[in-house]
Amino acid sequence: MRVVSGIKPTGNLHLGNYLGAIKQWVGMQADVDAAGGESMYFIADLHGLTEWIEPAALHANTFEIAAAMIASGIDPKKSILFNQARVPAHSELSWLLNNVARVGWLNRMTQFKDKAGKNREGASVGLYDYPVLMAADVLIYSTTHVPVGEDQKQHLELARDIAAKFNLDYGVELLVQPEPLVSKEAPRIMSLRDATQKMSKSNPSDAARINLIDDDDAIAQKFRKAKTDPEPLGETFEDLKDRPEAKNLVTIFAALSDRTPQDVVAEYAGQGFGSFKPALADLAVAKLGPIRDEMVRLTADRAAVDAVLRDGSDRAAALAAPLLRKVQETMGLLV
Ligand code: AQP
Repeated sequence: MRVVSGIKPTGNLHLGNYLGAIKQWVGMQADVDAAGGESMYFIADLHGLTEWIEPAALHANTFEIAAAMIASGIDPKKSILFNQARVPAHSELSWLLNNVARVGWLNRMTQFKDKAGKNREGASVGLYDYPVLMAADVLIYSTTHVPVGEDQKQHLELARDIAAKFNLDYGVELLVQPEPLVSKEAPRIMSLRDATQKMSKSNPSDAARINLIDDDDAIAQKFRKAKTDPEPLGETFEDLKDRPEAKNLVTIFAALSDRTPQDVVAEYAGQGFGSFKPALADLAVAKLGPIRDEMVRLTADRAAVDAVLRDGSDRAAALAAPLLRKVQETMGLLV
């Protein structure tokens, strides 16, 4: 079993990234390690370039995200933690796979349509080609499983199609088709200002997300000011289906306390947000505070974080090299 997943350094990590991805990865790494498999987690700095970002911000975010991942429990002894740009095989395989992927396939990718919006002609070629780089990210390691959110499932399906077409075109069984790992426990966390949108790094409103680096006061204040309705909580989680803000806060409470949303609703049934929000703020401070403190400590020790990324990149590059060579050979590039 080889598990690979990444995260873009386009801003501060937030509660959605933590509960929806990193916490799941941390839970998985011990099992994968015990089973003799490999977990590889990378900071997708090359993907970070697909929309304009200041070089200094990209550099700082890459480093901060590495610190956040280690502070959240990604253990560099159990998982390979690295940044994508330091392993050139990702870019090299991506170019080769560009010649296998079809324009029609990329035209169907909904994330490009969402991100480019009306500015399709002005979007970067990188944004359009992003799913081929993502295919290279996983195929280069003969990955068996990719933990993905719902929104990335289409890209993983494309990676499988590219692998199948490559094998068919060249008459080989070289590229492994990875399986998606969609965790049932991984919640989708929504914006605190508009629960119809997901919590995201690029939302211009900082009040819409809890950043992992936020101090205790900021966490408490953001939950206090989170948009809600005046109704008390009902008896069941199902009752909240038309109350997105309430549903989101209960989901966050449940994920932070490792309980089911139904369990949380049952405890607070009949109570309004005047009592629920402070309890949620206390819980979030208790769970996220230690992660933040560790992030701050690691950020001050830049050399140690850099050493982890260098070591991870060397190990990843060594794993990538044989497959890249075989792909080049298969395509007639090595003489
Ligand atoms: N709100 C969320 N709820 C649950 N999971 C989430 N993830 C992101 N937002 C939420 C998961 O975090 C992992 C890494 O995501 P990413 O940084 O590679 O890209 P993203 O999904 O595009 O994240 P953002 O924060 O929304 O970034 P921007 O604003 O730059 O696009 C993925 O597993 C993702 O599912």
